[in-house]
Amino acid sequence: ALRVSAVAEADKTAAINKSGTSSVPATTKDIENKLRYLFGRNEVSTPNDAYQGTAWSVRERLIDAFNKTHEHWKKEDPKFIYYLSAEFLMGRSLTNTVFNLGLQGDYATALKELGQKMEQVAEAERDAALGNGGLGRLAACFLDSMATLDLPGWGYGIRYKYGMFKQALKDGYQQELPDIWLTSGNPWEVRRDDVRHMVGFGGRVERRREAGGREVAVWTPAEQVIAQAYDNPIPGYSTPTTSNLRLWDALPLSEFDLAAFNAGDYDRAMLARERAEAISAVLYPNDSTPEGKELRLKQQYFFVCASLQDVLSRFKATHGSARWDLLPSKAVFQLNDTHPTIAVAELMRLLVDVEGLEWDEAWGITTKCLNYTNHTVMPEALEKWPVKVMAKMLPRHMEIIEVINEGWTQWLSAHLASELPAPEERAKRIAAMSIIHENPWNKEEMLVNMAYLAVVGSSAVNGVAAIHSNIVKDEIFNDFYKIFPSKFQNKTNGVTPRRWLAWCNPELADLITQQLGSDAWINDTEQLTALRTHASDPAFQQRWAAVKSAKKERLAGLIKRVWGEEVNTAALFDIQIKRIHEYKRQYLNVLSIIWRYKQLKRMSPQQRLQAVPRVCVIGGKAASAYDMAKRIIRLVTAVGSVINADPDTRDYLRLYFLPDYNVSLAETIIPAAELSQHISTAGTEASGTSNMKFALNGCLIIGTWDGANIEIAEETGVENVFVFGVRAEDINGLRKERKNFKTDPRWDEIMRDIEGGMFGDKEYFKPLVDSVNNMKVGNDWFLLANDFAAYLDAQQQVDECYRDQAEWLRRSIMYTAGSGKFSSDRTIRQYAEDIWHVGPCRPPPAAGGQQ
Ligand code: OAK
Repeated sequence: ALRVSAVAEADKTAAINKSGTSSVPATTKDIENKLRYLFGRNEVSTPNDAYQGTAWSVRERLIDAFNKTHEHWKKEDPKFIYYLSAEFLMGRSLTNTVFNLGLQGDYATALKELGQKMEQVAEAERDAALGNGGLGRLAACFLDSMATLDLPGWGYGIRYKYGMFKQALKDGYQQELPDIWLTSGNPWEVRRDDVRHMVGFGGRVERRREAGGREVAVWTPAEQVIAQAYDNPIPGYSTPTTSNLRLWDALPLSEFDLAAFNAGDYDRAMLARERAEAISAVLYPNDSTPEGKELRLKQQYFFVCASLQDVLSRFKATHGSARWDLLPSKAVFQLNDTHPTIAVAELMRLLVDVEGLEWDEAWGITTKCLNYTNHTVMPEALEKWPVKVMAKMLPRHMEIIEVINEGWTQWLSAHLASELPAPEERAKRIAAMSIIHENPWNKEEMLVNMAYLAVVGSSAVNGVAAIHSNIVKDEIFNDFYKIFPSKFQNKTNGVTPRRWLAWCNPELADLITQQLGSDAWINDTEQLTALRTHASDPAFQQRWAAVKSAKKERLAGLIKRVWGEEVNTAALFDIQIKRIHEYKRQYLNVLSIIWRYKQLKRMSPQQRLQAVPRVCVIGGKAASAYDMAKRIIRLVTAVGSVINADPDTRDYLRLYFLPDYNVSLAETIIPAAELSQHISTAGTEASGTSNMKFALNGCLIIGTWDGANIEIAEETGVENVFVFGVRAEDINGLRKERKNFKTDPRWDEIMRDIEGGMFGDKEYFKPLVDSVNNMKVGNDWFLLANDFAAYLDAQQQVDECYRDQAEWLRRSIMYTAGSGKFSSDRTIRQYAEDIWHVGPCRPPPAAGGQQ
């Protein structure tokens, strides 16, 4: 039977509860009441009113489900997963919550009665943008899958007051504005006044002898703050399970220094408060780039310390403080990149200093409980903290890391004795694997290598796509891999098919459900494979195309609102949306657009009629300190203004930069995309996850043999993907030879155009030209010139394929059909089986609720 079908079906499924009576009037009333009593407004007159009323009403259903789930979990006491992450890029919650809880019928109808449309109401919500990009959004997809699979698990992170900055364009340049997302309250969180932990920084460490003669370290921090818990319920889909994302807010120990105030020192009275609040104030807007600032280390320790205390205090409440040997059978932690890696030292501190365990026993427990995921190969992004900074801010942790490293290097020395009998050779290898090592750029400084600490302190280390996991083993951590081969695993990323198809593209979801005869694919995406047999069916293709057209119209509307221009919705919609980074090569995309423009200019009006029209869209944020990325954004807008204004070509080519790319914008753009670009230098993009979202929505890919593109091509059929460019294994050699590389004449021509001011701003673009063209400056590290000709050829193939709409549509269907593997449900099942060893624990169905 057809169980769901998203918005379009709302009216049909609406309103009838188990007893056969309509629940809509009650829902309508509830929305009105929430607005009246929480906001003092008597009438639902705007989408924002409707949003507030609806959200606060839905919140109660969510909390009921949350409480039932946690009652059950408390009773069953299963092993729990704790996903530690500095970022959770959740996006909006209303639609997701309503659909995951199966309440869409009630609420869509109630809103209709109030003269509102669910879709518009949903748009009144601000994104929870507590993340930068891939890593943060992956964490959000994982929470959705864990809940949907009934796995007992929580996320732990920071409740940033200001999330990812809002991006605006000013004269075509990026402008960063604060993201003030909490101003009108947050219905999706519950403040837990009874859940608070103290977190200390700085100070000194003393030794004391206990009664039994045991020497203990006593850390007296110089500064303490309170970590205040906020719970964000995470509803699973089609299950009563609602799990939790617990985020920490930093509060001062005492509200206000009255003595200082009375003494007339107002500034000092406020100081402690400001210092504490600074910790959870802002998300660092870096993506795969390091931020060696002390405040960042403070943030990391803050949330790790609070989270570990939280877990250990619950463990003690159930198992007492004499059975720490049971901890690994009750709790497993996943470190989302190196950001929470201080957990290795903190868990040791809590077990040894606070709980009084012997070092070796504590180490056994710690390494059994922790696991680490690496999310980038960019060497500069592997976090390293100066020993001096660590020692000052976390003196006891620095000591612990020193002891860990001593044990580690001693063990290594013994282990390597037969392989490297020569002492100098052995010492060299040990130095290369030491957690504490010299700063290669400044011999005076010693660094703590957080990735090495994570590898040594964890049971499992994984990469996020097959090629990436091989690079992790064969390059980044090769020395470690040779010693602990079984520690290293691959867990290819995935995305939640709920948010990224069923809820963001209900029209396509309905079509799939009709074709497959059930919506069971939503929780079992392997069933999408059955679409393959319909890929060449002209009738099905027509319906498929009609959905894409409707989505393109919607995106055209958005472009109109932002840029004030109409675009041809029969044109090929070509999209590249992701963080702006040199390795992701948005620059290469722009160069090919320039070439396309020049070709069109050279054609006669008659010849142009044969061209495939394209609307190119680029979106993404540049880290505030990433100068080159900001120049790339300006190049996009500058090229766009020339191209879009040219009467000769504007019917055939457009280029728009869409500002403030975020989760919600992605939900509009991805369903409308026909071609998406994933063109990183081979070996640099760990996985990519938007490639999976595009594929799921029937969007063709032009891409390099990199990250998850490879596995997507394998599932979709390599012949259906526009693959181009050099391979990862050739990169090192090519980099060495780059200065002798003979660039393509078309490349040279474009470089001269940019340098000559064809798009204005020539001084500003000079460093960009130099970075790929002047061997003294940038060396073209990401090999744009090497891939340029192959990229243009691939773009040619795209045009040819688009001319044959039957073939294009066949491929489009094949992408969705080949997406079964890329559900985060599959990824999470693999983590649960191979790393976490945690099984499902489903609460009983709620009366009258879902199964
Ligand atoms: C961000 C900060 C530090 C280190 C890595 C990142 C990050 O976002 N990495 C991205 O993670 C995604 C999820 O695994 C991958 O799909 C992206 O390829 C990777 O760049």
